[in-house]
Amino acid sequence: MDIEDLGERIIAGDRRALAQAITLIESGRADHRAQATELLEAVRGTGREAIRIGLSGTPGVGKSTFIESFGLMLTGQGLKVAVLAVDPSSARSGGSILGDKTRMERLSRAPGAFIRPSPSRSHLGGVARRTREAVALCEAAGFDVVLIETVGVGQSETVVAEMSDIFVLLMAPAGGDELQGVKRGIMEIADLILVNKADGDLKAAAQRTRSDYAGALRLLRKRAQDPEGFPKAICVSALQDDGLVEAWDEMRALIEWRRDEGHFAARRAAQAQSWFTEELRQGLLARLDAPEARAEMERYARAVAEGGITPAAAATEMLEKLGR
Ligand SMILES: Nc1nc2c(ncn2[C@@H]2O[C@H](COP(=O)(O)OP(=O)(O)OP(=O)(O)O)[C@@H](O)[C@H]2O)c(=O)[nH]1
Ligand SMILES: [Mg+2]
Repeated sequence: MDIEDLGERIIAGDRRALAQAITLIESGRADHRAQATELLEAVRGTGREAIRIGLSGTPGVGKSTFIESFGLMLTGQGLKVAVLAVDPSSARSGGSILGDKTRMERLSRAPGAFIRPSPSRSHLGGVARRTREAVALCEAAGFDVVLIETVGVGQSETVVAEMSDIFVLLMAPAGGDELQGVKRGIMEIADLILVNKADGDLKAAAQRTRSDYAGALRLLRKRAQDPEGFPKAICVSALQDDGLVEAWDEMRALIEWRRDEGHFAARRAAQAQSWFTEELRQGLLARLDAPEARAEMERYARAVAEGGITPAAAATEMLEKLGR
């Protein structure tokens, strides 16, 4: 594969090249990994910067519906929108963005949109790397907005928040006592809470829920990266295209403030650093997993068991060998 050419086509905005490149970064093969690394280096430094929006919410809250209407609103304004998903559990099928590509039919046909389903059967770490890299590729390809969706279960929200500029939490209208069910940790990473389904019979409940969340958000510790009034809770109806413009205005206002105050760049720099650390850790673990290393480790383990060497000395020797 001609990596340089692939990189150039991505930068030229070629969708097929982008899709092909994402397939490359998803591959588990060592030679593909090397090419993926080369590709990411080749598309670095375009100076292009998308707004990366993480989006989460429990199953059925309306993520797919929201992404479709919100995405269409943005493409309608001439913006280019990419949709990626972090969906670590292979068991889920109906709700995964994979099944959704057909459901997000209108958006997938929009000229400015690119939708990429999450690969199935992968663990969270693998999906996290793949998604970070896919985000970088989409950005190089000139997308203005990259939406990263995850279902609100487990730790995937944190993973998504860590690769986003802003993190949006979609909530359903609820009875007052359900509020406590929201994990505090998730509230703490949210920049914007959208109470969805604020339409028809659910409208009044959505408004009450919104004001409950607004109250709960005010009780959280003030974060340096927030202007006055953030994190914020507002009502939307993805189904009726209601509140979407307002949601976008809030996101842009927050981004603009963070840019002006230096938080935007600082957050990206910190994210790049932790991505590096993570790659390094994973790389070391992978080395430990290679057949030769395993055999060596078994030899040391036996020697340790027989008292021929201390555990500390064995580990030091083994690490030295890995480092070579
Ligand atoms: N009344 C109303 N219903 C909505 C709205 N948004 C979504 N729904 C409905 O809620 C149901 C679930 O919507 P989805 O968009 O599939 O929800 P999801 O969060 O993607 O669900 P999973 O993919 O399973 O996690 C569907 O029947 C939608 O039509 C809304 O704004 N108002
Ligand atoms: Mg969905």
